Amino acid sequence: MTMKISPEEGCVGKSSLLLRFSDNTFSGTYITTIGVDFKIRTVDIDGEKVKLQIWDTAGQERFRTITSTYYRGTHGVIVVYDVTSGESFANVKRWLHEIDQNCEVANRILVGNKDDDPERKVVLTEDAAKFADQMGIQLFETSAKENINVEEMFHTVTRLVLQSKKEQQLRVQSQANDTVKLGGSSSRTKKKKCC
Ligand SMILES: Nc1nc2c(ncn2[C@@H]2O[C@H](COP(=O)(O)OP(=O)(O)OP(=O)(O)O)[C@@H](O)[C@H]2O)c(=O)[nH]1
Ligand SMILES: [Mg+2]
Repeated sequence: MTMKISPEEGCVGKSSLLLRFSDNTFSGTYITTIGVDFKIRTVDIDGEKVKLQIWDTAGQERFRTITSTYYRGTHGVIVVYDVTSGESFANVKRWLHEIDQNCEVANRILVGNKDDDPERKVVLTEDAAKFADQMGIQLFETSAKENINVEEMFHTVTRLVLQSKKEQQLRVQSQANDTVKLGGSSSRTKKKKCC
């Protein structure tokens, strides 16, 4: 399955979250992502092995045209803001709208990262939770630095994707059953020749 970490703005910690999840490391040095990057990790979800391919997109405005095409074919999207930046939270809405337009199956999750210093926190949990509720998505507050909630967040989004895949399979199956029924009832009609 593929997932994207969406770029609502630079330096909110998208690459750091991915690095924490894939390699269990953290670096305080900021190296902006150019274009896109990805990592692979296999997780065990309720006894099921799931191979995740997680794309990390560039947050900076000038890479916008490159990144929007990468939403296609994506199973899940992780939208990240920085709890110490009100501006990054304000941008989240715009990005969620963009995802709506670019993704066929959009399992989204909202993540407030850098939740490791109460004195620097400006986006209140209540406000973020209210917004997430309005959008019908789940909120996670994480810290890539202190390794808080990172594993849980990636597991939750994986579960969401698995769930929606299963629902989709059920829909296809029930559609197939309907088709068989219809085919059965119209079996007396002449078969059309195919070109
Ligand atoms: N305190 C704290 N700092 C963090 C955390 N996550 C990332 N940072 C720091 O924030 C800066 C930016 O982190 P990146 O992971 O490169 O951010 P990004 O969103 O990938 O940035 P772009 O690739 O430019 O879009 C770095 O200096 C990180 O060390 C965190 O959980 N807590
Ligand atoms: Mg990055």
